[in-house]
Amino acid sequence: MTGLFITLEGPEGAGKSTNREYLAERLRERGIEVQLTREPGGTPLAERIRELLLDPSDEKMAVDTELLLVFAARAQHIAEVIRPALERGAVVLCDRFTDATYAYQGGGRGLPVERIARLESFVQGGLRPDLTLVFDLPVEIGLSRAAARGRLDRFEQEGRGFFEAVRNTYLDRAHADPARYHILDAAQSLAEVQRDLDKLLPALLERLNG
Ligand code: T5A
Repeated sequence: MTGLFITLEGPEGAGKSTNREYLAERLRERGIEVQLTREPGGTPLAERIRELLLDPSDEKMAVDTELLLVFAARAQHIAEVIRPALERGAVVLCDRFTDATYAYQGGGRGLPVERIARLESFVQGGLRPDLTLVFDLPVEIGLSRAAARGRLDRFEQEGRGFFEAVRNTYLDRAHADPARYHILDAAQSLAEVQRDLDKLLPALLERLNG
């Protein structure tokens, strides 16, 4: 595959969606095809699974149900959107991917890492992001940004300990593989975060052309 697979990760309200748009603009103005997408979701079927995952319903969702739904949506997304875009040579900018499963279902819910890794191999084969941008910020700042938008989804209703575990899992994974991950300080102003993204652009373009 000739494209570049970039994922944006981080806790709630870290600015992934906002900065995904920013990065896409910077790439498109250089004539690069960008496939913007997100998880859970990214295709009509996967977006329906997203609704199940985010909707706070009266029936408690079992943790393994949550895990399998996340990977069911991902299988569809990879087949219909991610692989075709990479095969066309596009840059795929994906708001959350399997690192979110390790952080939320692994760190947050406490599922064993090996169970997630088995599903990762089954669903993705050898597909892994080329680069993962981790938007890191203290939990309370992210939650207050997310809360400012109104109604909380099923995950946003979790307690502080859950989100601390999510954040720590992201940071542990990033520190364990500095070649793939780049941590950004998302507590800064938006202008400062975007200045940091601008600094990353030359290296990104080099990887795309190289
Ligand atoms: N999930 C997902 C799993 O449990 N397992 C998985 O495998 C996957 C893939 C998805 C949920 O699903 C879970 C994790 C999630 O809980 P989501 O809506 O995609 O939900 O994820 P959220 O993190 O909830 O998305 P948010 O929209 O809350 O966060 P973003 O995208 O990081 O933040 P953004 O860009 O929307 O910004 C939030 C607000 O903050 C402002 C923005 O203007 C916006 O109002 N903002 C800033 N304000 C000040 N300074 C800055 N630097 C700012 N950056 C953004």
